Amino acid sequence: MSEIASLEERSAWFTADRFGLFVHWGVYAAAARHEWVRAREKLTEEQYEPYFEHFDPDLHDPVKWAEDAWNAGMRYFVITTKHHDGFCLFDSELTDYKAASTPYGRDLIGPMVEAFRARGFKVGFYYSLIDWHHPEFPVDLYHPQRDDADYIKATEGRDVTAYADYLHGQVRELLTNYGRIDLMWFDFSYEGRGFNAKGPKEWRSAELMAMCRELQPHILINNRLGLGIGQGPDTADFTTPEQVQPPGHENEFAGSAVPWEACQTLNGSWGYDRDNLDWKPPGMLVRMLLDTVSKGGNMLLNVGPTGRGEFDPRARDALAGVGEWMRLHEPAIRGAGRSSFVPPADCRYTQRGNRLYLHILSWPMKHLHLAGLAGKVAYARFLHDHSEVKRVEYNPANPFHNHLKGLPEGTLTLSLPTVAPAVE
Ligand code: JFZ
Repeated sequence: MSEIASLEERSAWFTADRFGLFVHWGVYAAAARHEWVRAREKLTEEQYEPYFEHFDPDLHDPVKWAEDAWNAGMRYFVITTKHHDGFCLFDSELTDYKAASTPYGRDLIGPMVEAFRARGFKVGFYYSLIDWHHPEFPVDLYHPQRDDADYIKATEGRDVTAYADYLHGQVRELLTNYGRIDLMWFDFSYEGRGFNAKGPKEWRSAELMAMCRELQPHILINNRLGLGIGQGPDTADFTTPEQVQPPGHENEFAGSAVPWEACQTLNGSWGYDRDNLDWKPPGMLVRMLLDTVSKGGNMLLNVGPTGRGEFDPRARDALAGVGEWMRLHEPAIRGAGRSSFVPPADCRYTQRGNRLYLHILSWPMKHLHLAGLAGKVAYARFLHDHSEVKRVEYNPANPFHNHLKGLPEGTLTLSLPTVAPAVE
């Protein structure tokens, strides 16, 4: 086995980048009502088939995707090579349930990897452990036919070992045929949850992880194989809280000092969901990003492209909005992380080296009191225009300063303009 570098070395790019693009794309984009549509609506293979038969993303241009993501400030890319429905975007030799067998007729992963690499992105593969299409995948509580007694009876003899061989074979293809791959994102394990529950035993996770590290020794692997976390190459390298802003530094909850990544949607769905109007405004996405970095994490923000292979205009607008903020505030995000200083209410700190960035989520009236910073700040300015921010020097002889007397020792008080700069 090749030599595996320490987690700290392997994850240095990941924790510096801080912001990545997640893409959920498959034939469910044609249904346009969530990537779980087949399970939610209990669709049979036959009812789901039209989305495969008509899959033809004629406008797909990964160079454009990479451009939009780069301008949003993202620096790594994770693509669903296969989701729970079993459909593969890559040209696997182990199945015909793939883009190359649709009217589109060719591999989608190669061109994406190439475009994103060329633009400067790190590249990661999402791969679903769950597979509702494979003939040997035993029906379980998530399966579309979970309530169909006849179907369950007819499929009783399914052999999960044969399925695991297939999954291992596909991961080998992915990590062999597309050059350097920086990250593997497996999804997901549910041992102990209902009938035919699956986890590290069924996936043969330990063996799978060893193969990934053998094929791509520098790779980062997420925590959904059901193995341990952060205890060397036999365990996961990072954790993946999903659709939640962790209340504190996530490691406090994961119980292990590993990198972590909050995965977030633009409108509550991962796959293209045409009529779901729950779009987060760009300002909220920015607050989520800086909140995440202030807690030492990454944000992986998802786009669900359309059946024609484009980012929906609503998704493009969201990315552009975040990008405008990132253009002006990148130094507070890239290469930045948690600070040991404690910010005032409605504020967050991020820190990069000896630069402390104060993010004000709710604009106060004039004064902001920063605990523990008196005498420690050489100069204060806004980041978006580098204009100076004045501090209030406490003067006991000034009667207007009486109110400052009550502040704890070591407090630095800033004097802000009445109106917040319009930079969001
Ligand atoms: C999973 C997928 O099911 C989903 O479609 C998407 O790909 C997301 C990024 O990952 O979502 C999960 C996985 C596991 C749990 C919940 C959502 N879980 O164990 O509760």
